[in-house]
Amino acid sequence: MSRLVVISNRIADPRKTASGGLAVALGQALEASGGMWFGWSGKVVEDGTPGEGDLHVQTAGKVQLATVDLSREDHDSYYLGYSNGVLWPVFHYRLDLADFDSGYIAGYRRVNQMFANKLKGLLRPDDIIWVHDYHLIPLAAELRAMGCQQRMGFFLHIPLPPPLMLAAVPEHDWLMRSLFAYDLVGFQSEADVSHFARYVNTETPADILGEHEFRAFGKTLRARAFPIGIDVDEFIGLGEGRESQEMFGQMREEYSRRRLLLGVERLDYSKGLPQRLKAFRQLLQAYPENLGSATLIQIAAPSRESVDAYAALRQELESLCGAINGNYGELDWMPVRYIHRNVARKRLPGLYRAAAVALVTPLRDGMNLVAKEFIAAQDPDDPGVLVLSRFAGAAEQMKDALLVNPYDTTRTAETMQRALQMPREERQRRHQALLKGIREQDVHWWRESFLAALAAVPEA
Ligand code: ADQ
Repeated sequence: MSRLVVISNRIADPRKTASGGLAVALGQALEASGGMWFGWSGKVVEDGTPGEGDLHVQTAGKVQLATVDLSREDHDSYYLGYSNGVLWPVFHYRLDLADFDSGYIAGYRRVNQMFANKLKGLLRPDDIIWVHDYHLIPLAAELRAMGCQQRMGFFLHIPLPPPLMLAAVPEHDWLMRSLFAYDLVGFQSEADVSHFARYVNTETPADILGEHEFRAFGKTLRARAFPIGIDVDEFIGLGEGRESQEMFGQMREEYSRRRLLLGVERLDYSKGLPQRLKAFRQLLQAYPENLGSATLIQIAAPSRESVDAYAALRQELESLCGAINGNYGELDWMPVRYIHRNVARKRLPGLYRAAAVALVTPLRDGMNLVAKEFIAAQDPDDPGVLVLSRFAGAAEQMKDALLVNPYDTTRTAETMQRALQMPREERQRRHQALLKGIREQDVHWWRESFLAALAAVPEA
């Protein structure tokens, strides 16, 4: 059996619950093959030399965890600048928020080159290499330039935008060409695959050999959708734990006479938070029976706070929440509870279960795992209702949710009302269908189908 080597910007210790299902699923595959997880250590060396960083290798069970430090200059240009200031907004259709500073690309290349350099010394000829996400698109091309011939796969966790939007990235030719250094590229949704196919068709000299096979630059590449899932049983297990039960009990008691709507995410402009708050305000306005009752708990964990667009969003949210509470709140009822913090993963299922309605309404999202976790956490006998944006990758699979266009706040408010009033039988039926879907395509299915497709790529 070949050894699996996973590379991502940040690594997680697969033994810790705080890391979540993805880390657990990758951890299991790494454990089974005695594999290695490689990435940034999370440490920034203030006076470090760009393109250099110390390598640390530890073992966790049968898995090697290899990490590299970043210099301040590399962190700011590779991570904050190019990855999160250019690629993240453009790939989420937000050209208006992209910071096309021509200085960032050098850092992005430099860190990918450095990763390739450090990694090369740790690789064996028959390793299977699996690279994750937009921070590391050119990594395989760098490794190939150093002579590495291993099988290499790439998975993009965020959406791929349509060709004309992608073309706004000044280096799009180079980025997309560098994808051809992989043997297999995985996307979250069919929409992403079709954007890729259209890009290849219109912007590169490639031949499209089949629905999922592309030939260009002397290389054949396979590209397909592998929608990521969660570890349903692990999450249900967390829900049975003490922390989660306590959370559930506490929320049920506190909100016994109220209806709870819930949003949980990182504070990110892709998640549609201002639009959601406006829709909630419209719910209160258009359906006054909700006054004194409907309460929106909005958890928005701090994220990338040194990127400007995030600080502006935070202010906008704080002022919207303040205005809604000021206009509609009573001494004994505040419509919005906005919490700018993380919820401990062990408590999350209890919170989901206490909610009558989950609002998962991103403007654009690769997949969105909160939608799937919410379904796993419900009591099948008396489940809550999922209101899901049609622009989340998850909407391709979760057709039994109430799908909304988050830009249309009037309709979203109507849908919130429909969710609050949905009869138990319909809630049960929808929940059952959704649960079946997330069980069939869970995180283990995702990992196994990606790795099987990578293993099936014929030798060059
Ligand atoms: P994210 O944008 O981070 O991930 P998402 O998939 O919704 O989005 O969440 C990932 C995990 O973070 C979930 O397990 C969730 O429970 C947890 N989480 C989010 N906010 C939290 C909070 N405030 N407190 C505690 N836990 C919180 C990216 C892509 C997604 C894609 C994933 C996986 O943007 O579209 O689904 O990767 O591929």
